[in-house]
Amino acid sequence: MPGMGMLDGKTALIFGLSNDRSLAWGISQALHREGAKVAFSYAAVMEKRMRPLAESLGATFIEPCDVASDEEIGAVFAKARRELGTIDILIHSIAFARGEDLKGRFIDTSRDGFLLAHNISAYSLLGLARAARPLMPQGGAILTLTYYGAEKVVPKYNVMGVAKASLEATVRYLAADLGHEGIRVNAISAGPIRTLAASGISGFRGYLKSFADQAPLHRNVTIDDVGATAAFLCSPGAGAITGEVLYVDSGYNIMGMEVPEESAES
Ligand code: NAD
Ligand code: 0WE
Repeated sequence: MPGMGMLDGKTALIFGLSNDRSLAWGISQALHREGAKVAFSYAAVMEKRMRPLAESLGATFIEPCDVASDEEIGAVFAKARRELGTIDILIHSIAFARGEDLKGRFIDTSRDGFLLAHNISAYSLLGLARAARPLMPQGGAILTLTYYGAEKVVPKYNVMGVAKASLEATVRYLAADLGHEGIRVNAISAGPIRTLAASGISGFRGYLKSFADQAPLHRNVTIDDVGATAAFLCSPGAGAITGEVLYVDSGYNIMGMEVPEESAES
């Protein structure tokens, strides 16, 4: 029903949509459902699959940006200022590390691989937030995506876990910096979801199954779960929440190790 959404009259600029499995797709649909106008920036190689999705939500602002480039970040926000005016919501749903760094041992991570993961997955939030600030003169909401591997060792998540720890700290420092301007900064820590960014990980199917076995809700997380929480965090209802990492993980993170049944031998 029009005129009843949590985000009526709001404009959202969304980074990180690549296809219909992306967390950014679940978020985009939820923001749109709640009445927000949605606009997109994408990594050039993703245009073919993301553009029809963006257009299906009525988006007209659909612009490329490699977040490794200050120039490209500057250009996309300059264009956003001209075409959108102000924005209310910034979604950062971006991560990248070298495939080889998500396989072997953490200790083998090269300086280049370490810097790349931190540049794309953590620094980019700061870069985008700084560029978005002038477009949020009346305040706004910034949201990023993180994962449990930021705080506990998840084998093979490796350098991405260290980059996510940096991302989560970046959320807190940005929240403290931008609070007086009415800009809130939060993260959703999502449970594992089969997306493009998870497709290369061998054994991901088994990981999803044991995650659902162990989590209190005994189910996996969907991009719609993430979208609904994202819409809330960007809405006036979350007006006193900032600097927070909110789990959308079926409760997995609250659990500790089970004491095993006594076996016959011991
Ligand atoms: P995805 O592959 O759909 O999204 C990742 C996005 O990052 C892509 O759209 C890609 O184009 C973009 N990207 C990578 N390098 C870029 C660059 N240099 N410039 C601009 N964009 C760039 O996968 P996803 O799983 O939806 O990932 C989105 C976010 O969610 C990531 O931060 C990821 O860490 C996080 N996350 C994912 C899971 C999961 O299990 N899938 C769980 C928790 C958190
Ligand atoms: O953040 C992520 C994945 C991010 C990611 C994925 C890739 C695969 C392809 C970043 N860079 C790349 N680079 C590539 O070349 N997740 C939360 C999903 C994920 O990835 C894992 C996980 C989970 C969960 C890797 C190992 C173990 C668990």
